[in-house]
This record gives sequence, structure tokens and C-alpha cells, in this order.
Amino acid sequence: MTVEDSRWMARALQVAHKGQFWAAPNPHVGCVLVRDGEIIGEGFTQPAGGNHAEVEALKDAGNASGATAYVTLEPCAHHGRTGPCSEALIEAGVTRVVVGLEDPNPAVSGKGLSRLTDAGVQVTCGLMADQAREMLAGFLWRMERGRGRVTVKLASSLDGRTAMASGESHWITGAPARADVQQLRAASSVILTGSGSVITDDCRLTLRADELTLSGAEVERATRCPPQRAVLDSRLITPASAQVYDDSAATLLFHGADVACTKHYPDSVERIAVPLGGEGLDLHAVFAELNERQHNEILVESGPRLAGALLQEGLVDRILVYMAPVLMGSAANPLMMLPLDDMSQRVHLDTVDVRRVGQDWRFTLVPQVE
Ligand code: AOF
Ligand code: ZN
Repeated sequence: MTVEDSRWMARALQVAHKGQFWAAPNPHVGCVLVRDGEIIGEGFTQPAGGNHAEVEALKDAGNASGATAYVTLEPCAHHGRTGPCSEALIEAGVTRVVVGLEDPNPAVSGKGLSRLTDAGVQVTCGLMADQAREMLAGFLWRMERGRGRVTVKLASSLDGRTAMASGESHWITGAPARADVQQLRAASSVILTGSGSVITDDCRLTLRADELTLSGAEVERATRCPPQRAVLDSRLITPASAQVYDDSAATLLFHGADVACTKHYPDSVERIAVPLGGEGLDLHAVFAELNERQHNEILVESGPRLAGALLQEGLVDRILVYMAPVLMGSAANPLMMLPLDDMSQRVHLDTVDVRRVGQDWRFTLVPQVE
């Protein structure tokens, strides 16, 4: 592999990024076709059921004979909703394919690469695989662990206080942090919360185009495939008139299996009964249902209690804390996620990233695995 190869794969990753808001449940993949040192075609994954990145790039190029394809994920070999991309590349006369990452999807994994090799195409796999992995984290999580990646978002003051349970209407952080969260929502396929946040905050959990600080094309892609919402309400105590149930997005309403429903929710609400467990719903059963629905990136915007319960069940993969440079003292609730009574029970997290967002700080943390 050459420096040129890295340059084109870096471009393919950039192109892939364009599909991040709309490709789910498919992974957002990028493809760049290069001939004689020049890009002749580019493409990224279209919304589910639409073209994969390679087919888009081939269409863009028109004639790709003799070209090298740089693809961030192994070209598929299966007849799914679309035809196999490895076949399309072979038919187009592409002579070399450089791949970022092998596709863990059992329908593909390795078959795309061998199909290409068998047809006499020169294949290299693993270039900038770490970047591809990072970009496709949610999809890979679902394929490899049977559950999407779970990100918990929390907001607090410098002295670890939170205005209210979840805080949508009580944001203590500034507009840039709010825009950052909107982008996080856009990149998620479902936003999960608990009954407490619905009752106290009447949170909407929707994507708001006017709060997104993105290009016009990106906003268009984000709003075309907005995230679903999910509410955990074991005893169905939330009012059917809550904003989270309005028809601006689809909502999954999880409740206890034996709880009778006497309320009339709008048609955009799908009720799902799951077994009870611990203090509320069996959280593993909830995530199994979300997996059935192919959710790659799951964003939790709840109060600290639900966040803590998920953490204790080992169901949190990433925590984002937005911390405002403000002291709220005893006027506000502490951000208490876990009811621990002993220092020996404390939970350690690894700090992956810390950055300033406007006047606020954003911490990216990952629970340590024992
Ligand atoms: C590619 N290029 O751009 C993407 C791929 O349901 P389908 O037919 O759209 O297939 C979805 C699967 O294809 C998905 O689970 C993943 O394994 C692969 N995604 N493959 O060659 C792409 N997005
Ligand atoms: Zn494909």
C-alpha cells in the first residue's frame, strides 16, 4: 500500500461521512474510484433500500474500467434489498479494490473479498481500518454483540448538579452544546428516555433542523431519516398527551407485560410489552427489542437514575457529559446515577476525550470493563 492509497482512503472516509444521518440501519460507507491518479467517481450509502456506496460511485464515474476502488467497508456479496456490490465492481471492470474493514455481517463477512479475488481483482483489506471502525461503531456493535451502541448523554453544572431529571427544557449548558446534542440525535437511530423525564420535563426528543449547525445538504439528509423515540414506562403512567407521543416522529412505548392499557395513544406510538425485572422493566429485554428493530446507535437522554440502572446492567457503552461552568449549589439536584453506600462499589470510567463546546465542556467517557 502506498501513500497515495492512504490519501484516497482518507477521501473515501470523508465521503462515507456524508451518509451518517440517513443510512441506518445500513452502515454508512464511502467509495472513491481512482484512475491515473485522479478521482473519476464518488459515492456514499443511500437510505435503506437505496444504492450502496459502490453503486453510487460507479454511476458517478460512468465508465470505471481499469480503475481502483477505495471502499471503507468490504463490498457486499449478497442479494439483499440491493444487488451485490462486489459483482457490480467486477462487471464495471474495476481492477483493484482497497478495503478499509471486513464487513462483520454474516451475509457478507469475507465473501465479498473472495468474490473479487476469484474474479481476478487485486484486493487489499485493512487500510485505515481503525477510522472505519470508529465511524461504523453502532453498526459493528450490533453485528458483533447483538445490540446497538448505547450512548448516555448527561448535563451538569461544574459542581455536579443537574437542573431536573433529563433537562431538555431546563438546559444549563449553552447553545453550542445544544447544537452538539442535536447532531448527536441526528446520528442516532433511536432516543431512549424514562417515564420520569416524560412526566417532569415533557421532553420532545425530536430533531430540530433550526438548531443544527450543519450544511444545508446535511440538514436535509438528517431530517429525511429522523431518529425514533423510545419511552420506558413500566406501569404506563405517562399521559397519552405527552409531547414525546406526538406524531412528529415514531415512538416505541415499552411497558410491563402484565400492565393493562387504558389510554389511547396516537397511531405513531407502538406499544411493546416486556417482562419486568429489578425496579422496572427488564432492560436486557428492551435492548433485545431494539436490536430486532435494527437500531445501531441508541442515545439515552434520561434522568440519572435510568442512566445508572443501565450502567449497572452493563448496558452503557459511552457516556457524554456536557458540563456548564456554573455553580448551582444546593438549589439543584445532584447528578446521582448510582445508589452506592460504599467507596468500594465506585464505578470507574475511562476518559476518551475532553473538549470545549462553546462555554461548556464535553467529556466522552467509557465504562471500564472488569
Ligand atoms: C456495501 N456498500 O454502501 C453498504 C453495505 O439490505 P441491503 O441490501 O441494503 O444490505 C445491507 C447490508 O449491506 C448491511 O447490513 C451491510 O452488511 C452491507 N452494507 N455494503 O457493499 C454499502 N452500506
Ligand atoms: Zn453493497
